[in-house]
Amino acid sequence: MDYYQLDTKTAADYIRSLPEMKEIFSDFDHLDVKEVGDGNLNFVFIVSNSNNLEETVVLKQAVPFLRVVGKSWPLSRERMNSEVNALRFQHDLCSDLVPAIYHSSEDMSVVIMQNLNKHLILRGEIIRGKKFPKLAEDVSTFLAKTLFYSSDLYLPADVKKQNVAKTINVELCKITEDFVFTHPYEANETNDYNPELADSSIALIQRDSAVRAAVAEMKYAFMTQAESLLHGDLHIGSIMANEEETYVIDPEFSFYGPMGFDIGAMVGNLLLSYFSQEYRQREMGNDPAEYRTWILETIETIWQKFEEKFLKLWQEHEEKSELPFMGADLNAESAVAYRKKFMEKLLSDTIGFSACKMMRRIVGLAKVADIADISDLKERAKAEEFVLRMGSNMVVNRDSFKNIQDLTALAKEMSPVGG
Ligand code: SR1
Ligand code: MG
Repeated sequence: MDYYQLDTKTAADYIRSLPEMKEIFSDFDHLDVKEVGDGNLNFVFIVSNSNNLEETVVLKQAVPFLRVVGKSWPLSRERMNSEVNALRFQHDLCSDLVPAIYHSSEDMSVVIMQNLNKHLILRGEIIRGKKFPKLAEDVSTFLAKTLFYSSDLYLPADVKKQNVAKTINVELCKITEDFVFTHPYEANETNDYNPELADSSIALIQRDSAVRAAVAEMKYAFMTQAESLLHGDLHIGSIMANEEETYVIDPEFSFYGPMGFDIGAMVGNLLLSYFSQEYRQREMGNDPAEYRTWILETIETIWQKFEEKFLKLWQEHEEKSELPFMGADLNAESAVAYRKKFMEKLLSDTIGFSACKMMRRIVGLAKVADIADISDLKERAKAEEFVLRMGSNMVVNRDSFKNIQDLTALAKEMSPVGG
C-alpha cells in the first residue's frame, strides 16, 4: 500500500478496510473519529463506535515532517517502526502497563492500539495536584523489566548486539542530542525562554565551564552507552494513569541507550513539577508542602523500588544461569560488589540525565506546561531559576549523591517544601 496522510474521514475508511478490526467493532456504520494529538511529532485519532463507546481504538500515524513545526522540518516516518517495536517489547514484558497493539502498518506508518479512555495524561493531572498512589510501583516495574531484559545482563551477547543494530533511531536521537544536550547550552536560534528569566540564570548553564563539560559528558554517554532498549522520552506526558492503573505510551524515541536516561527523564520531570507546585498549589488555595512532599516521596520510591526490582531480576537470572555475566563468583562476594558499583554508576547517570532533561525545558525549544503555562511571568521565572540552579548543581556533582535522598534533600534545600 502506498502511504497517504490520514484525516478524520480516511481514518474511518482505513479502519473499515482491516479484517482484524472486526474483532473490535461490531459494526462499521457509526464510526466517530476525532483527532486528539497534542504531541510534537505525530497525528493521533480516537475512533469509536458511537452506538457502543466500549468499541474504541487509538490510531496513531507518523507524518514525514515534525508536526509541531510543519513540512519545513522533514522527519522520516521510520520513527513509527521504532515505536511499534518498542511497544511490542514493552507490552510483552508489562502487559498491564503498556497498551495492546491491534494492528500496525509499516507502509502507512500507522499503529492501532488500545484506547486508554479511562486514563488521563499524567502531566495534566499532576499540574492539577492529583496524587497517584500506584505510580511509583508501576513505573519502577516498567523500568526494571524493560531495562533489565534488554541488557547484556540478561541477553546473550550476540542477540543484544543484533538488537542494538535493529533498533537504531538516528533521526530521533539527533533531536535529543540537539534539544536536550546541545542547543539550550549555547546561544542557539531555536532557544526560547521567559523574558523575565534573568541573564544571570541562563548564564548558569551556558557560561559555566564545569556545567558545559558535565553536559557534554552526558551527551557522550547518551550517544555511546548502548545499555538497554529505552523508551527514550519517558516524561510525564508519556504516561496515562488513573488511581488504579498506569500506562506508558509514545516510545517513538526508543533506541539502545543508557539506562539512566529513562529513569532520569521520570525523576527530572517530577522535579520540574516540584518546582512549579510552590506557585501552583498556592494559586489553588492549598498549602504547597503536602503535594510537594508527595512528589519528592514519589521520586524516592521510584528509585528505591526500581533498584530493588532490577537487582532481584538480575540475581534470580544469575542463580539460574550457567554463564553469569562476570563469570563464577569464587569468593561469593564479587557479584554483590559488582552490583553495588553498577547501581552507584546508574544513580549518577540518572541524576546527570535528569538534570539535562530539566534544564532543556527552561531554555530550549520544547517546554513543559507545569512551568511554561504559569501566566505570571515573574512567578514562572522564580520556578525556572530553581530548576536551572538545581539542574546545574546535579549534573556537575552527579557522582557525589550517595542515595536518592541526597537528591530530594537538595531539592528541599533549594526550595523548602514549607515555602
Ligand atoms: C523538537 S521535538 C521536542 C521534544 O518533543 C518530544 O516529546 C521530545 O521530548 C523532544 O525532545
Ligand atoms: Mg511523545
